[in-house]
Amino acid sequence: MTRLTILAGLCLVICQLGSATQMVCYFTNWSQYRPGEGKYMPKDVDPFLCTTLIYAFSIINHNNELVTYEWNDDVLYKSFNALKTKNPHLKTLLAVGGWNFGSRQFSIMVSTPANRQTFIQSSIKFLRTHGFDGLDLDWEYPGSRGSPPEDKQRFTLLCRELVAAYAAEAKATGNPQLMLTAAVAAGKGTIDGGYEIAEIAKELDFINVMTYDFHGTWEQFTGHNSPLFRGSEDFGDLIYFNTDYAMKYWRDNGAPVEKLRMGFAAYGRTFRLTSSNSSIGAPASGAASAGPFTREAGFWSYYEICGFVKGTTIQWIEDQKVPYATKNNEWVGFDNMESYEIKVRYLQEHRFGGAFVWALDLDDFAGRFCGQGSHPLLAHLHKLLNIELPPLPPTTTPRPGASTTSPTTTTTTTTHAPGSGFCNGKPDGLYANPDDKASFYMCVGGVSHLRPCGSGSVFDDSCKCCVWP
Ligand SMILES: *[C@@H]1O[C@H](CO)[C@@H](O)[C@H](O)[C@H]1NC(C)=O
Ligand SMILES: CC(=O)N[C@H]1CO[C@H](CO)[C@@H](O)[C@@H]1O
Repeated sequence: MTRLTILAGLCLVICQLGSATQMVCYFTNWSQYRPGEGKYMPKDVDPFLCTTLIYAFSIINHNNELVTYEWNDDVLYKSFNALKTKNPHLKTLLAVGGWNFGSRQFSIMVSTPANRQTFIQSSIKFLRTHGFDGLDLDWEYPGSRGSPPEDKQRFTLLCRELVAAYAAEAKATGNPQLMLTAAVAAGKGTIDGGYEIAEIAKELDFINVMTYDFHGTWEQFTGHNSPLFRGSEDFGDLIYFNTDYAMKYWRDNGAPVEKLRMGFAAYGRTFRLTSSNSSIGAPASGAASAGPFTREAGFWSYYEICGFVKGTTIQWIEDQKVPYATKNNEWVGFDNMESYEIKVRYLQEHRFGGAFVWALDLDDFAGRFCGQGSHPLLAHLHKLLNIELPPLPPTTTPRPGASTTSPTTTTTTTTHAPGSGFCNGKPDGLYANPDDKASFYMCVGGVSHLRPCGSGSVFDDSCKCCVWP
């Protein structure tokens, strides 16, 4: 355990401390059907990668009970929850709902106190039977997609009654109380129509804000799946379609930052270009070819993108801090280690309680495609969350040529290939600066961060800390 204390009294960097920032990872019930090397099962999950795992999805039947979806879910639940024998700190939740399940049965279930109680009691029995630690509500969305406006208030009631029942059950049985969490919309309009933010935030253990799917093949112009910031071309309602806006909107409307989990996508969304213009905002129509493993129009896993970007240049959307790539008339906006790093810096700067990832099976989980080792994106995220990173440079328009250097930190992040500079090829950690005793390097994913010691102190490699000379 290395610890670095800046003697100016500020503890700026804490490495590999036990109390890791939360990292929540989704497992999907359909990745088992992918062909060949895309097939992903609970046994493929590294039990030490994430702090919480969520199994997606279970459903609600016509009797308003929580039930399995896939024919073999109960078998998969068993191996999924058995991961906790390998890592006793791991928590597992069961997600109910999802995009395909839609709103209809949720609306029916929340419509009367009796229906809600049926669901609530069935969930207790079901979660305990299968050994989950709690429930993740993935209603997409209250107040949308066929759900009436009053579902906004009914969703609050559901959360409140679930927690009351879970507390009563814990008291009666002596078991640790079941957790309750939710995956929620990131689009302003959907949020406004669906959630009494401050009310549900009181009930939920944490809230996964789905800060992705902001743009996709349903639009006529290329746009990024998960931009961190508003783009310079975004006007009108488009200004809401980014991670920064969504996270702050949840926060500013009453969700405590420590309960908010920021979404990280391990996939990209594709477009087919209709002109020679391949920039962001270029005209497009429909999706690129479906990925050979995920086989879904408009959607490529990170490991499929690794194949695509071979032989083309990865471009960077400077104002939104995310990459895209284009080849022939196909275009994909995605995330990579570099955008993950910038997003983690943002997350830490705003003190959000953690990250969640959609999804385990979309990373190069076995290291067969990208040449970056097993689950490169998630392993990178795991590391980043356990290091306090230097703050982001000012986001207000440092255009090419302008300096993005903040006063105390020189960040030599290279645009497309982390790895140039001092930290190239070095494991994450702190290193003496051979040129200057009064500063040191922090290496994260091959990217160099030069940090100064507190005034008058010098870096000592034996303690990885700054000491008085
Ligand atoms: C490509 O499209 C973008 C977005 O509409 C526009 O700003 C840019 O000028 C276009 N580039 C060319 C070469 O036409
Ligand atoms: C393969 C497959 O169809 N998987 C299912 C997993 O669970 C959800 C419930 O939301 C279904 O809609 C999916 O279709």
